[in-house]
Amino acid sequence: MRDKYDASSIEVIESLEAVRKRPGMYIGDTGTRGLHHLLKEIIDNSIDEHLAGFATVISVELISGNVISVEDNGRGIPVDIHSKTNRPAVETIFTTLHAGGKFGGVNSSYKISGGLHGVGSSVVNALSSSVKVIVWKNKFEYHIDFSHGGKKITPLKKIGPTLKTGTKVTFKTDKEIFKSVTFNSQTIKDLLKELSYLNPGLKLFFNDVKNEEKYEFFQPQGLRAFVDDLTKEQTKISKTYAFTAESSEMQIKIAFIWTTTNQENIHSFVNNIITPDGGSHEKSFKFGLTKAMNEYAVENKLQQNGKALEGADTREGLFAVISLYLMEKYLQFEGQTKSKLSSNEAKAFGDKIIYEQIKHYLNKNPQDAKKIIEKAYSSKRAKEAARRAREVSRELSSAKNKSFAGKLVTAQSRKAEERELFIVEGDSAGGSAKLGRDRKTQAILPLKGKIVNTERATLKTILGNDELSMAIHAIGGGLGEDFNIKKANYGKVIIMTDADTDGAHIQALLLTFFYRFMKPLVDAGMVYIALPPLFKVKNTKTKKSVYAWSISELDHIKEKQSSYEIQRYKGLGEMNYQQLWETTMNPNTRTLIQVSGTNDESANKIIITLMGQDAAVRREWIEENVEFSLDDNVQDNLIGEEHV
Ligand code: 28F
Repeated sequence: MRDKYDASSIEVIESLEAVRKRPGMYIGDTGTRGLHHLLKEIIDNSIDEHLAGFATVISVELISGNVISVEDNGRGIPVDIHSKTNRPAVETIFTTLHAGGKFGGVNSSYKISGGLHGVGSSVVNALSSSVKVIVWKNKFEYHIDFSHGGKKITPLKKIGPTLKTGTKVTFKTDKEIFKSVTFNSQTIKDLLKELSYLNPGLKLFFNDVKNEEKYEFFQPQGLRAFVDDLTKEQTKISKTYAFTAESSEMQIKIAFIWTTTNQENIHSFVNNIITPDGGSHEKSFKFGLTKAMNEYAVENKLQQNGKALEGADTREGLFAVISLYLMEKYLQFEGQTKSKLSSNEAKAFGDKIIYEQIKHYLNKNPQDAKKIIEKAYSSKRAKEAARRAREVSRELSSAKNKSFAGKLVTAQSRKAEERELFIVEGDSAGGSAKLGRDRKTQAILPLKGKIVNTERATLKTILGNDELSMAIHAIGGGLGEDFNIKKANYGKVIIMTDADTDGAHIQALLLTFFYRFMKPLVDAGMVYIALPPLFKVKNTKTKKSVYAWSISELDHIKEKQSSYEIQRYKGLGEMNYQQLWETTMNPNTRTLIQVSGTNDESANKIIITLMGQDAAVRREWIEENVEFSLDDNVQDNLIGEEHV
């Protein structure tokens, strides 16, 4: 029997020789990736034994740079004589190339398919300079060793009695095949960690002998823990959702959560192998999510502007892990790297099941659902605004500059950083500002007409709006993504309006515009709101005047004086130019509010509230808050006016 070269053994040698001739066909490449693929093949066999319901522990030991072992406590590879080859099953498994054994499809089996594990072992054998297999089975320990790419076969030996069961494979990667034969500890740790999330209930150990380090990977919470770990550093806006759904032919596990970030983050796997380019299972998830969220939005009156959400909107801030187990007969991949699943069966299964599950979660968790849908709409609006900004910006660079002569009064200074642009509500206030200003540093742009709401306006309206066009040209840094802060003509842009609700509305419109179209300006803290006083208190004896910005301040002044006249300012126009300079424009005496761009979330929310379609809500909001980033004192000032 020993070393008898019959037809089947020649075939064996030839087929393993084929693997050595074209290793790329079987393991992708002969670099580090391919090298670690060998390890993955062996571990996958242990995982299959786990999925079959047997192995609960897998131990990996990195013995030296290129010698590594994997052990499981499954049933042990069968050792009985295989009828076709007339050799022990374990020997056949390590020396016979699996039919159609191609990269990506080699070791794929879902537990229900059964009996397919072990298929990658022969590839590992072919590309190793030595392989030692130990099997504990039927109360005995068995050894079988291979070397030089599976060529030299020593027969299976029954070593002695044991009570344990399982399989241990130790292999040494071949220097003739691989560019570098040494394993990377971190890559192994990452792999084992990932596998522990995908296989809750499986314990994975790693003994890094060289570095004298030991690790244990065990994630009984599975994908839920995966998603929670991925989002450790994120601010969450929903709970973590996780479910498993199964048919007789496949199983899908999904966990997901929404965070405040604006990226989407989806990891998908098929039979424990990552699918970097997604495919059928990811498509099903995206389809189900979009459908469920749109339906829920309509059913619960959460739709905004009567518009449906696009897929990408629903996934902003989403972290998801999808793990599909599929029978080998349904495994089909797309593309050169086989990194994208293309299985009609998986798509059909997923489309139905995933949608139902997500819809169920939304219905069960209305508070989360509301937040998620609002976030999706905010993403939709931001995208639309960005698109409009790009269009406006393109249009702007091609269009001839309109003439705004006579409207903008420029400042004399040659240093942009010391120049200030006052955007002033109304022509009469604009006139006073022109007279009162510091000509060297202060430029005045009076706003006469209406400003369009840039949150809803079309490109045509934005461009056709003289007020905004003038502001864009005056500032001079461009718009949207092309906005260049270095080209800005001013170090400060100051919005100066009346201290009433109309003034607040103009502020909100301008701030929305700056936030959406010149965000770097806001982020750099270059946008300000001027605060005119609310009262003038004139001492009738001394004829001296003082100003008050709030009612409490007014009371304070009144206490100190015996005869006085109070003038309440309703608008900037009620001040003469000297008063305007003294109270609102003079850098030494004025009060400015710096608009902060640091909190995008809240800025976004304010914009939504203000610029959404509901005029009543908007007015109410303005009346309550008056404008962005006010501290209490300032609110007091502005709201105070309403109560006098
Ligand atoms: C360290 C690597 O390869 N573990 C494995 C098993 C268990 C069975 C098996 C493997 C039988 C007919 C193929 C045992 N008892 N670890 C491993 N554990 N392969 S590989 O069977 C292989 C099939 O052809 C096993 C009953 N059924 C299956």
